[in-house]
Amino acid sequence: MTRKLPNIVVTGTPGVGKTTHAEQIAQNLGFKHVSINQIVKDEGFHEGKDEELGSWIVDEDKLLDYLEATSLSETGGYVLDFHACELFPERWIDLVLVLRCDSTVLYDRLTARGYEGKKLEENMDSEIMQVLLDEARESYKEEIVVELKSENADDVEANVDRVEQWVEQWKKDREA
Ligand code: DAT
Repeated sequence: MTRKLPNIVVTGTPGVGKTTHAEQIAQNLGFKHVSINQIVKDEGFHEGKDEELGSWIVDEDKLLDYLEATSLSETGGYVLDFHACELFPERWIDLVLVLRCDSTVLYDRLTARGYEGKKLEENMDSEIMQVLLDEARESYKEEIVVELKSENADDVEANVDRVEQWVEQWKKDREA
């Protein structure tokens, strides 16, 4: 592997703070924030919407071809922000952050976003049952999966600091 910078996945249930974290990490480290949802929507890499969950039914082949054509796997320095993680090939990814949130806090965030009914219920269940954490642990090596609390602004600051330190160490390890 010749990447000069690591690639980071920020994952978790909708509303846990992926965008908030990914933007901050990208800004502080000069990394590229890639909102996978945005790409899927803008490039039409989907087969319509799952009406119940309100999320795109992603055409993974098209999405991965698109990502493959970027400098992601060669240069690194990407922050991939998505509510799933198993689709990204292991060889691309150096760190997986799984954001977690207390269910009352998440409930307030999702209702503020207009989630209701089945969509609200399914996403709440997903967080309570730690679906994304399990998916990350099943898809990547244990040592690159990190669970982080994202309930308040202090958490964001502490998490971003931790990632910055981790990236510094990653670089040092490769220089050695
Ligand atoms: P996601 O991208 O996972 O859907 P988001 O970053 O858009 O989540 O955050 C959803 C809302 O919650 C948004 O209004 C910002 C707020 N939020 C997220 N994480 C937070 C945190 N750790 N502290 C305070 N507010 C947070």
